[in-house]
Parts: sequence; structure tokens; C-alpha cells
Amino acid sequence: MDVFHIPRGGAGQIALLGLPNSGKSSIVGLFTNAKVTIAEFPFSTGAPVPGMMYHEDVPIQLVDLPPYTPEFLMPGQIGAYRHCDLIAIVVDISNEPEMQLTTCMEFLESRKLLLDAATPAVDDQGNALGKKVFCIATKSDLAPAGALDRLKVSCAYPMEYLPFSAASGDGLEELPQACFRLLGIVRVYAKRPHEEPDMKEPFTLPVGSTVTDMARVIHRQLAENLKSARIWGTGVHDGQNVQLTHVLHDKDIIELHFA
Ligand SMILES: Nc1nc2c(ncn2[C@@H]2O[C@H](COP(=O)(O)OP(=O)(O)O)[C@@H](O)[C@H]2O)c(=O)[nH]1
Ligand SMILES: [Mg+2]
Repeated sequence: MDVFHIPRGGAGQIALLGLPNSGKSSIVGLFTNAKVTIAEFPFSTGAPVPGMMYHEDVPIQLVDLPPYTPEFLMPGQIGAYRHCDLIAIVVDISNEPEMQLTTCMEFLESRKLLLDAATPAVDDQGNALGKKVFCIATKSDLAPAGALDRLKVSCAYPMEYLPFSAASGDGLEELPQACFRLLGIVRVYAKRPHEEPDMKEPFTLPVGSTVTDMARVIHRQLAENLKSARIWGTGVHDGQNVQLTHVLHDKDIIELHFA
């Protein structure tokens, strides 16, 4: 059994990467019900621990992982980064953050885990290897003034930086929002004709998905019999009939009509 293979749950999976004591487990502990070990000693996290975080009604899976150091990576741990949707680089902004970020970026680069628009790395089957990454600059409560700006300047790779503190609550609201946005997904609600929409469990789809894509998610075979759709949401009148190629927006309510 591969303990580092975490089945994807929720609308997307985010794997945490960072040096020992950078604050990874604290993040997963704060946003999810997962039982993480938070400790001052390094290597307190020995196996991956998944937990579910919520952005409003959208579940997003965070995966706490053992630390990375250039000297030691747990066998199989690379797989957790290969199979996630997004990598969060966790940097303790109060303790040599430039060194931590450089170390993580060198690791990602050497394993072809960084998304590179110019020369995308692919596997044998032609699937893209590179992942989208962003940086959580944690322990902002302990950071000297200007530390985050210096960190941003030190790294040439374009990505988002989120100031965060598990101690002061800095970034507590922004983090789930940013994860949702960076995953590149929209949530939509299904409605049956003459019934109220099901607002309890949204469907989540990649940004740019169409009405047909949504039907496929509900039922692959039914999608072939899709005839028309009505939408309540962004850029349409309430209940407007739309083409099957219509692109969905976050929070749209969709009524599908099958033949
Ligand atoms: N002051 C402060 N301490 C933090 C913060 N986040 C984590 N810590 C502390 O840093 C240590 C390491 O945290 P942990 O989450 O276990 O790091 P990990 O090894 O990356 O999983 C623990 O003693 C935490 O209490 C933070 O935002 N501010
Ligand atoms: Mg840990």
C-alpha cells in the first residue's frame, strides 16, 4: 500500500510543502477536523494527513505532509505532490524565509513539478507534470517589517503570496478564498424542472466548463440526451434558455432538460 496516495476528496486537493517547523500542520489543524501533530520539534509529521477545509459551501482537501529537506524526503512523498491539484509552499516568514523558499523551489524544479508555460514538462503519456504553486507566508505575527516584500523580490517565479498566521488569525478568511480561486473551479447548483434548486451540495467544475460538461458530471449517458438548459445566475436573465455550449459561472443554478 502506498501511504502517500491520498484519494482526492472535495473539489480539489492541495498538498503542503515546506521545511520542518514552517507551520504546515498548524494550517491543516486550523482549517480542518484532521488530527494533526503540531510540535516544536522537526519531523513531527510522519505520514500524510488529509483534512477538509471549506470555502463557503465548497469542500477543499488539504494534505499535511512530512517536511522537505534537501537531505531527506520520505520515500513515496513525491507522489503526493505529483497527484495533487495545487501545491502550497509554506514558508515561516520569521526565519530565513528566502532560504526556505529557494530550497522548496529547487526541489520542485528538479522534480519537474513546476508549471512552466514556455517548456511544459510531460510524462510518457503526454500528461503535464507541472503543478500550479502558491506561497503561504506564515507566522506573520513574528515577522519583521518588510519581510514579505523581501521574500517576493527574492523569487523570480511568478506566484501568489498569502500572509498568514495561525497565532494571530492573519489571513484566516483569505486563505480558503484564495485556495478556491487558485484551484480554478466554479460551483453550480442543479435544479429539476418545477422544483427548488438543491443548494446543499454544489457541483464543482473547472473554470470554462459548459452546460454539457455539467450534464456529464451528473450522468455521462444522460448527457447525450441533453436537449436544453435554463440558468439563473451571472450574465443571464433569471431562467434564461441557454445553448449547451454556454459557459457556466460560479454560483449559477442550472435546470437541465433531457429528451
Ligand atoms: N507564532 C507562531 N507560531 C506558529 C505559527 N504556526 C505554527 N507555529 C508554531 O511553529 C511550530 C511548528 O508548527 P507546525 O505546524 O508543527 O509545523 P510543521 O512542522 O511545518 O508541520 C509549532 O510550535 C507551532 O505552534 C504562527 O503562525 N505563529
Ligand atoms: Mg507537521
